[in-house]
Amino acid sequence: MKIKQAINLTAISAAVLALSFSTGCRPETAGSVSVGDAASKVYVAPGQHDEFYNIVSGGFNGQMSVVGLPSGRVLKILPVFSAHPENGYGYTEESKPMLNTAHGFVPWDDLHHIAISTTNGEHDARWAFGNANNTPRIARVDLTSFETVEILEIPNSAGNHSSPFITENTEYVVASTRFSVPVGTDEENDVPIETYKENFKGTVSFIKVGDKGDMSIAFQLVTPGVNFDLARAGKGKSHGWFFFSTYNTEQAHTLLEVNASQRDKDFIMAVNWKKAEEYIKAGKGKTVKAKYAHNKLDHDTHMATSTIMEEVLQLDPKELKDIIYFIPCPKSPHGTDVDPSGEYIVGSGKLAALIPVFSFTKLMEAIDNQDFEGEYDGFPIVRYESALHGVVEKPGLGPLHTEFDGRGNAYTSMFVSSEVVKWSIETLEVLDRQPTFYSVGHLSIPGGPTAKPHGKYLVAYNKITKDRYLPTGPELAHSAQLFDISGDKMQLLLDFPTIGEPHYAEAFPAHLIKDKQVKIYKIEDNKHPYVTKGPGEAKVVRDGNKVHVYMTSIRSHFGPDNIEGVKVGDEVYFHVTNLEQDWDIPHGFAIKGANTAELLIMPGATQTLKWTPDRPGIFPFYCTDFCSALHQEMQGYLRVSPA
Ligand code: CUK
Ligand code: CUA
Repeated sequence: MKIKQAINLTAISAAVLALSFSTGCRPETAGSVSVGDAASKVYVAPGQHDEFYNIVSGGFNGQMSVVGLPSGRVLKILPVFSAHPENGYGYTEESKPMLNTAHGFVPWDDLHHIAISTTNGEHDARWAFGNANNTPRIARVDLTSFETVEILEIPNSAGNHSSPFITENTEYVVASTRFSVPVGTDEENDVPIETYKENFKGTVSFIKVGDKGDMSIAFQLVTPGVNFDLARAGKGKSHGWFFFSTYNTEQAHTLLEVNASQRDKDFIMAVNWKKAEEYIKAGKGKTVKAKYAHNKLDHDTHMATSTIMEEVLQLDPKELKDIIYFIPCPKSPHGTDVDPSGEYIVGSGKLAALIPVFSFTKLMEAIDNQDFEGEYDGFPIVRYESALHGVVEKPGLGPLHTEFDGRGNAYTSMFVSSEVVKWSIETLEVLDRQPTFYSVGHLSIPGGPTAKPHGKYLVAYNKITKDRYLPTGPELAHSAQLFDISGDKMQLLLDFPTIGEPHYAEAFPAHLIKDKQVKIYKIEDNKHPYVTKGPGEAKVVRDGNKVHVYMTSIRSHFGPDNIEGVKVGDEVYFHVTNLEQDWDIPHGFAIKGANTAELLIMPGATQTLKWTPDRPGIFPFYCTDFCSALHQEMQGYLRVSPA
């Protein structure tokens, strides 16, 4: 029975995919949108700017990309969890600590979700947060410099998928674990896997975000050993609550059982985080040992530091009877999304053929009346019918994620039937459906998860590309599709390839940040310990076997550009300061044979490349970024002599 269900699903998806690829069934609209009309809607004339920034997750490339909408133009690849040779992120001495963890240096991860900071439920676009799935971390990107400025590791977590989701005023970012795991010390965690039911727990970390954006784990809830998938904070009337989708509520520890989804319903876990705060204030938290890294980029030196934290505050689940409630939700819910008013909570059971929509008002009534249908691991289960606003019937197959347009409509991605389905939140009627090419995952509407969506465009981020672009061997670019959603019917406007595998993306109006961008760093404010503030100060200083080169770069020369006295086995540190004070004039630096990436130094900043020469000889170095007519002359020689 279990296996049969699993096979059926595979059969369905295979059949549906096969269907969409056979030309006979190719929907009419696929290649035949009124091209001129669509083209003019996405056309951003040369020299003009896009209307929205779209910050897009890179999935297994570990980065974010910055895309303009409606053009679909890629503006930047923004390194977050993966080393990025293009600008030396994860290679320079300044940036390496950003990728430090309790496991050491981890220069890769899998980034799925973006959260843009909000005030009163609306994007303020001060920061973008992203999650690392594999070695659990949350990153914060400063949207005035488009730089990763902070990374916080999450202890007692494995598979940090259900994150980062933020509360209405960016009070908290949450991070909940996909894999339940034992949550003791390393020694205590060495338990047989088959003791899952006793020993494995879920955790939800509430990360406080300070006024300047700085993150710290305020407290961690320990929950039953389910798998958390996704989450959304309440807003408006549901402010103070958080909703998490769960699967594997049977708490199985082998994949076959999990995939079989024995249960007809899993749960949405509703958390009253205001109550949890009260418990913490009342001193009910318990400090436990936990090792995790907290990495920050210093504003004045532009150097990252990594601190290993030793403990975390947890709330004992036995005490939490009135902050955690489980709401039954059919068939492995994936997304759980909250509408702009905060009243409706949409569950998306991946294996369900309907979409349940819960009402926050009804949920509160059910809780007040103790209208429960039993307990799950000691926590009340709210009666399904009591919390339900209604269901969207026959929406399609494989609902995953829902976004909102602010005009009373919801848009749900259907992975298996490969379409976007528009429906009315009030009447729950399906209003429109358009195919996607192919197998859509997340959707992104500018402002879509906020209290004030800008319901003009929708981007579908698709999982499978097949024939959409010129083929590039076995590996194909992932595909995004832009729809105009301003009318009754969605209109496909544009396909554009993405960087990495996009999962979630958030978009916001460009005017929020475009005039706030950092253009240069002021050289007089540069507090880097190895800064060189003028060409006259350039020097080479030996300290034992360490050689510090205080180097300047300015159009179009390095100082010094001839270096002697270095020996085989020395550790050479090139601290290169870019003396330019002009926007868009970075300089690069690379030296022959160095087993690292280049430096790409922004105006007024200092970056350091470490090199251990392996043989005597002459080693040329040069600027890698075409900076002036004399860029090619921006070069030098370093002589290495035997030890
Ligand atoms: S998940 Cu990717 S399609 Cu990791 Cu948000 Cu649903
Ligand atoms: Cu400096 Cu090219």
